[in-house]
Amino acid sequence: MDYTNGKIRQIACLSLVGTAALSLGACQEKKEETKPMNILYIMCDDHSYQTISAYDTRYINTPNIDRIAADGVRFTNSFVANSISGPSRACMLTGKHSLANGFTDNSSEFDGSQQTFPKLLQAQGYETAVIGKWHLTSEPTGFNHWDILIGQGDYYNPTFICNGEKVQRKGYATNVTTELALDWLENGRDANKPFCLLLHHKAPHRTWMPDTCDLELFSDSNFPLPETFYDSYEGREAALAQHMSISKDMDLVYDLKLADKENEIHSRPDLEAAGRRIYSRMDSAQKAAWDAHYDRVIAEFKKKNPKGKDLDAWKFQQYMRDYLRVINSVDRNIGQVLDYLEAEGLMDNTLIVYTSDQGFYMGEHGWFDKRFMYEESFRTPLLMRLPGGVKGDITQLVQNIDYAPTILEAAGVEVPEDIHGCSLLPLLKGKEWSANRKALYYHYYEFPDEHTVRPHLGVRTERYKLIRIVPTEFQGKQLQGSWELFDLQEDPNELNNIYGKEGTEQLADSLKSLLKELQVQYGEEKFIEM
Ligand code: SGN
Ligand code: CA
Repeated sequence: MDYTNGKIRQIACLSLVGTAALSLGACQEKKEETKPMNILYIMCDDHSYQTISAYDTRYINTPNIDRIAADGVRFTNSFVANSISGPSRACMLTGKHSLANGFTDNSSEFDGSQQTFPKLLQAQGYETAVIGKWHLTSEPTGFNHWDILIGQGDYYNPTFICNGEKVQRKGYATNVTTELALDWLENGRDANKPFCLLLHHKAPHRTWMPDTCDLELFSDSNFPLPETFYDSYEGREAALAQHMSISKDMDLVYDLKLADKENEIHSRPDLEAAGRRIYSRMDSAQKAAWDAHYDRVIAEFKKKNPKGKDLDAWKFQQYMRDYLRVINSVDRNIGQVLDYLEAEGLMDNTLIVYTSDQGFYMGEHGWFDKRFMYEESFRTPLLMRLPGGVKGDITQLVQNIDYAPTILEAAGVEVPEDIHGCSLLPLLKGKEWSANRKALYYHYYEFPDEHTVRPHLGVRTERYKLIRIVPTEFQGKQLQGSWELFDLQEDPNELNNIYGKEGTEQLADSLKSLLKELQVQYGEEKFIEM
């Protein structure tokens, strides 16, 4: 533990007299720095690090998200434990890997009776809230206030469940979610208590629907195809078998919004119907703005009538433009929240976290979506601003199981021993990190829904990655297991599977031992014999 004496006194004080201590200032007399730390945890859904200018300046400028990095730290080796929404959220709340927290894939139901960091904070007198996407099926527990989207939620006029009551709200999801968060900060919480707000945007999840005011952005931009766009997947069977390809699986009507009034453009029937249904959620003003943009896009598409590689390129451009428009709105909304904290004098005692539930493919390997342990989806953006903390890059291997202990420690709440993650607070303060992590463990379970990515697990060190594609039954057939090994230094795009190649035996063996070690550490022994 890394507490100062003052901090320990504050915890003791909190647990003795509960929340009263926070308002009466019994502890506050001691020292300014013992002021309880508020937590603002902002998480988007499917936000790639490639589309945050603090990480990558190729595509978009995100000045507001970058404010968090400029005043704090940027983690350059930040990863998830299971690259998909519900499981990621469960890892984040519990600080534990998926098998231990029981939420292994999106069809799971979160056991809300288990230990989570919001519950531990609440027990120590914090006012807690979650607003936006939840996606854990069961009702939130450990929150004084919750106002969540149903499932994935809708971009336009979304329905929320506010403390158990359904309510449909007019407007665009990112704006509505921000308004709800600002309203809770201003009017909803007990201002005598420290707060922990989980602000979870649904954006930029599929189908990347922009706000009407952002529709014309990027219309003239042309983005180069990623160098791995036409990956052959040689030596990577699971990569070959997926259904998340821009070329083959991205739907013209559903994903790319070509729901033409003439009803001439047709795509996969279920997706085409869903695409037209989403449009019908909009009110007449929203539809008019939408049509003013997409009717022109549709007309141009029909005129051009692209085929083959021209069609692939067209789809990629259209995907990128919509995705980036959605990010522009996210960034603007985050700016509003940061402005509010500044105006209210909350910046000097609020830990701000910005992250995503996982990374996302921006056309790398020809894909959209996530799930794979390959870099683009295994990684996730992570920016933190700790008042009085260090600034710059943190390069250690960190994972979303580390968020819970970090937040607990920042709040001065003891971190339970059964948590798998390690607090990042020492790193935020520029101190030694006793965790000294050498490798990360990963385990993805969902199959076959919805993109047919094979269940796999693996280990990643600073330089190497070993992936085990788990043998799986599918449609009455047994799909064989396989191994993939990458040297990330020599092959950062992970195109060359060197498993089984001469000279790699020792490396593979040592990574297998490491994998087994981590499986034991995280209670995943049942997967050791694969
Ligand atoms: C939906 C999407 C999928 C996506 C999953 C999981 N289809 O099912 O493309 O992989 O969510 O995403 S959609 O047609 O409903 O958009 S997750 O981030 O929530 O796990
Ligand atoms: Ca997600």
